[in-house]
Amino acid sequence: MPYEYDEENIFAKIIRHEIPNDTVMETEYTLAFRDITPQAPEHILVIPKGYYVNYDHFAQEATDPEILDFTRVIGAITHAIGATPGNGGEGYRLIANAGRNGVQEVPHLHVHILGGRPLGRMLQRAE
Ligand code: DGP
Repeated sequence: MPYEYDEENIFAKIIRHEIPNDTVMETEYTLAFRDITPQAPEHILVIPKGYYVNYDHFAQEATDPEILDFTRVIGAITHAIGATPGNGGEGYRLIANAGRNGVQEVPHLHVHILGGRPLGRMLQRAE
């Protein structure tokens, strides 16, 4: 079944410069900006500029240059915020929510980069 993409979602509007954002890094294929409701001292969202609804859509249909660039930007930001454990940083977490079970609010692929404080265990068991 083909992926359905809502071109009026908030991140599509950010890509089209219809609403502002606090840009951290921008390349030909990728945009990174600060989350509007940060959950940690560092909370950055990385999105492809192409219209992909979630990670599996991106993995199946994005071009190799898009995938390479997206991955490189995520890595560059972990360095830029000083979080890389191999280089003296204290670490970070990447999250990509998808669909109903993943509790994805904005239907455009985004990877959350979280850092700047201990983040606790990955998941709380639901009661
Ligand atoms: P998710 O649940 O993974 O879909 O997270 C969506 C995130 O997007 C959430 O942490 C809040 C953030 N967000 C929603 N609207 C905006 C916006 O207009 N600007 C920015 N910078 N972030 C937004």
